Amino acid sequence: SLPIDDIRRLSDLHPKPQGISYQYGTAGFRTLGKVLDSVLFRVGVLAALRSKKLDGKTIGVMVTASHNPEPDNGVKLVDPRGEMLETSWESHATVLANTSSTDEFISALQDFIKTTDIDISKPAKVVYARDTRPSGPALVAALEDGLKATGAEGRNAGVTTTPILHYLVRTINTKGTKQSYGVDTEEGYYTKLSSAFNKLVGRPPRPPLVIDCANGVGALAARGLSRYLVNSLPVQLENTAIDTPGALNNSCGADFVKVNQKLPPSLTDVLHPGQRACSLDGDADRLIYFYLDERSQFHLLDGDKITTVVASFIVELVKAVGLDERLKVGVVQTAYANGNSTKYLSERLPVKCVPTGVKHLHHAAEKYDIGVYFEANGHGTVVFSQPAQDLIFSHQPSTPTQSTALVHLQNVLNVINQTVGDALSDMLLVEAVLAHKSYGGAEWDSLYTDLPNRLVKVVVPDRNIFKTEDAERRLVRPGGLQTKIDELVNVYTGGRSFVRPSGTEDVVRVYAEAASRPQADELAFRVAGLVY
Ligand code: 16G
Ligand code: ZN
Repeated sequence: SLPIDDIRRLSDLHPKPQGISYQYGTAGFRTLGKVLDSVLFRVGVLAALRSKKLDGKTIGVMVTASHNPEPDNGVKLVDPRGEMLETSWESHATVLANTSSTDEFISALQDFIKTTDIDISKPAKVVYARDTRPSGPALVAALEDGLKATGAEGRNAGVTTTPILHYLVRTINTKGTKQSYGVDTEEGYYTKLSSAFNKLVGRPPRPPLVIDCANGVGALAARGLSRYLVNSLPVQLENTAIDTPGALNNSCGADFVKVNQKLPPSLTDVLHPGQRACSLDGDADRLIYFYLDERSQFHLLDGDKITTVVASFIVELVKAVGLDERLKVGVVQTAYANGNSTKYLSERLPVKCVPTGVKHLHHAAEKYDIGVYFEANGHGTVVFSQPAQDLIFSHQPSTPTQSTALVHLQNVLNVINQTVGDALSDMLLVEAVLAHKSYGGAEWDSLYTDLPNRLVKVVVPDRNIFKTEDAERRLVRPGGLQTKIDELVNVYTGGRSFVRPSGTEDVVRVYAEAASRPQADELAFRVAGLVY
């Protein structure tokens, strides 16, 4: 049975603050780092129970608040295959986090163990990591108390990126099996990705790539990876100040570049015209590209541009191998996808739109043989069904051309971190595609032209009154609001706009696009005016 005394003693060291209510949302628990101590302890206990429920398989715990400001922090659980925690457990996590005392916590645990039918005698294994936030070490210590309280075996993966933690979970759980996903160390991750990339892109090296590391953990991983890329992809790391207080995600990083649609000021004197650059976010699971043209004008290459170039390349490879009848490639987007990207892709491939959040995209992508998904914000990856992978590694090509294409496809598969969006893996994938197509930023950008768009956030008294349908593209509540939005949108050529409550912040987001920049801005602000 449960080691109640240990749980009680350790839980008392991590009391829940009064008057705060926590929610396991799209990205786990996320709020100010200084109020997360009790949550981390309880997540430690929950992770152990999740592992027991899954017969001792290793569960992952990541401590990060991604692209959010440095004082924020957060925590999320990773299931054994390296994917997001099963949705049904999110509400259990929320219930446990909100119990107001140790007694309440323990009794909620006991209920939960009974209703979920967890065999407490099973072993529990948890691997955990954190990003570079100053609040991280104390939160990890609270998590470790949760593991200790339940007798779980913990493995501290230290300071690393979210996607590396997901990779570790998958490799640990598939070790020694036919589904082995690689070696379960950071070095194993670097080796796996870089060796696939180096086979795709040999000498001579690519022109150097500037990487904006957001002053976060991506700087460490990019440095680790770059040691294996000296002959294929020289990189210039920028915004690597992981020890400078306040620097994380501050005027740099993928979210800054995407939202502001401009260069991080720190790169003004660094980037020269024609050169490619990319930004990672604070935990290195998002990637945004950009370049300056000859007139030093900034051009954004966001998640939609990544989808386009990656999906087209995979389609071409599958065709060149002669497997286009057997491997169907499809794309998943959200309402934030630029209208022109959706138009371009839909003319070539099946495209599905789903609600925001990786779990929705990931699950929809799994319905294809090869599913490409990216959010416009740069989070995404490619997933291959097991039969598709088996076919790609067992197929016998009948011509030398097919054979070359097949080897490329195998290496594309190996360079991709299928567990979750991964900025560094995605970066290698993009670089490989650009190399194969002899594209620079401008050629890539010219596949379609982005419709001007604007994203604004509106602070409202209660975001929970906003309910959406049709993959968040329409509001059902508050009643009547959608009709007003429709009336406004109709006034703008090529106009489109939608309103949705954020899943991570206490705000409502308004997105608008239209044929011109001023029109997109105006539409966004007028719709925001309706919401407010
Ligand atoms: C989280 C999601 C991201 C989504 C964003 C939307 C994961 C791992 N991350 O960061 O996919 O784009 O939330 O935030 O699911 P919002 O609901 O505040 O707009
Ligand atoms: Zn992130």
